[in-house]
Amino acid sequence: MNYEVTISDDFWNRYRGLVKHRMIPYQWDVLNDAADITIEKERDDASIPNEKSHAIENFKIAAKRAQGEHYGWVFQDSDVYKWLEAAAYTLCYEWDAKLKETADEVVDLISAAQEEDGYLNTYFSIMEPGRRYKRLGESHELYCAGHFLEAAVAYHQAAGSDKVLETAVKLADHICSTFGEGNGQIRGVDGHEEIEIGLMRLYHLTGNEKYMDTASFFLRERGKDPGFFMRQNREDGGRPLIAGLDRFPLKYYQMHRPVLEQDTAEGHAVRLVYLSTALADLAAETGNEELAGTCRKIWRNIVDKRMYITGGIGSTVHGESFTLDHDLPNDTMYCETCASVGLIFFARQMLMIEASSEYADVMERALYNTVLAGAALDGRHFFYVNPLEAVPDKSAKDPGKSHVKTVRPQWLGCACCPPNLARLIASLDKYIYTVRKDEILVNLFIGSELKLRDAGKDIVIRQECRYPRSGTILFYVTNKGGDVLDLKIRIASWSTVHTGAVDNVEAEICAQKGYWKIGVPAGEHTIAFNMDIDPKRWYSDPRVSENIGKAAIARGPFVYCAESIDNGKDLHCLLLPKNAELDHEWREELLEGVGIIKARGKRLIDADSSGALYRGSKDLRTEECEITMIPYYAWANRGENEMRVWLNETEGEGKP
Ligand code: FUB
Ligand code: ZN
Repeated sequence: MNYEVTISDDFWNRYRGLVKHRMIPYQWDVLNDAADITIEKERDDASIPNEKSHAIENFKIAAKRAQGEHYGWVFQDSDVYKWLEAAAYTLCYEWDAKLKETADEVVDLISAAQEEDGYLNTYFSIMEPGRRYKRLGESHELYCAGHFLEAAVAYHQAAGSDKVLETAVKLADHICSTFGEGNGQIRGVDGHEEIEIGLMRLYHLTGNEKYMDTASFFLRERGKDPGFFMRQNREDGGRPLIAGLDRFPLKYYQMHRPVLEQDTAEGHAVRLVYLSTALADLAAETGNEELAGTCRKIWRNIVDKRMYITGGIGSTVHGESFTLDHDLPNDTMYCETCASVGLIFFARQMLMIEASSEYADVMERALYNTVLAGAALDGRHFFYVNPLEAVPDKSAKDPGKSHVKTVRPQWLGCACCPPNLARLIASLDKYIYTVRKDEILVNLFIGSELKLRDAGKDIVIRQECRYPRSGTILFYVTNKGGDVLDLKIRIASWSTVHTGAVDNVEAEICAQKGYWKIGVPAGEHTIAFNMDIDPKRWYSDPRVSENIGKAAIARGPFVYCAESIDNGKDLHCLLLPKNAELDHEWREELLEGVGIIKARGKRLIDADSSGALYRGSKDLRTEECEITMIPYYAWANRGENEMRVWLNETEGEGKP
């Protein structure tokens, strides 16, 4: 259905302005090696390339407009594609002729780097043309292709570029004829899912079912032939494209079992959520219940057992992966920014399968916490990994924590996250509402206007709010179509008290799968919705061993954390009394405007002067203190700092 959404929200417009005016130009300079910055390795690993990006130069070399060798990861092209996609979305909310000119030049360059038969990948074109598709477990050829297809769809829609679409169709046609179950075709998949998403998007744009069929082939083929990568590697015989990747277990690639038999979230977290996103898209498009069932099982396992309170996923740096149920360490975790971006993609597609608010709840959780934490408030520093507990000294000296950075780098050797975050924020208008055949869901509370004129419907929904500062949201709905509009407003899972009124008459809020369903007749109507947004304590399932005796504080969608800049060092010595009041205070001047939370707390003091590491008695006392917390997304914006989300609890009220 055709509709458009315009965002008019202070909180988000600051971010969208940041993407448009800071991230896009900055990332462009980085991709051109024109920024005077330090590129950091994402962890302590000598094999990580971090001298430069070289991403645009790689295209110039492949297009024979420059000479030289490819530099960077085999998937370096995807940085350019994600940049192009993000730039495309920004053009939709702020037209910019100069940016369009640059983007057109990028499209020209990409198209010049494309080979005659449609193949597109700078690494293989420049360095090893003979190894095309020979080592798919590592090559990321289809992963990069998927990112280009996504970018092409976005840029074609934003700027009407035919050239980008022609290049994409040529690439997709080449892939569709090369891969499949037919004679002479490669019956295999890429080690990193993404092509499936790209092909589905091209299908949605063009209506050409061939693209959906090939996406379906890739999805269903995964895990059917577990020996595929190993066989390919043996036949290829050459040096690995990514050292050590072939030692990861099949689960890393979601290859341990046919996809439709998978019911837990396994392996590399970004891969898993990209896989699930495409699977859910295909399920919604075809109405296939078996596919939808698999999506639900994977979703359940993530959300019920393997997701952090911040919406982060991936419990270990080893393979950037999930581990096991309830294994959620706060200080060695991975919680890659891209994984939460992907989780949001997955949630959005699940809403096309069914109108259940839990998908939007998770979307909001990941967005307002891990995703936002992925960028500094200046839009030019980025986290790849998002800890829930960090101590600078430990990150510096413990090799097991080299991935847990406490200052956001300017750029990373593997730069998947910064442009991923940019493309998500720039396309946020696509997440606020879900327009289903017979209903409209309000998923996110973001000041905005939705205009829908299609299939006999003529609807405008204006959402006004100061969320997340306040939990009061107003909707002005104009329904000019003849039919009653089924509008469903999400009742956020964090709100315990909510009230509503329709045309100033108090209404009973009947929840339907977590949404307040309102039949809006023709005419103009006002709907008011109030959710309590008071700070609350949250606790973990006791099977999460790390969080026993600890509480996390959240206000609305924002998870809070304590930083040493406000609370002194050794945050593990802070004790939050179980009944201490949690006072919220808006601070306009702090961190671009944040609500801080204060509580009367205690600090453990060592009363044993011996300094002995182990003692026969527990000689500790406590002193009163004030605990100050800020929203998690804003941490690490005031210099290097200790940080902690889960605070130790103690009895009492904390009153002096
Ligand atoms: O492999 C390509 C990207 O690099 C993945 O999505 C990220 O997790 C990082 O490993
Ligand atoms: Zn990433």
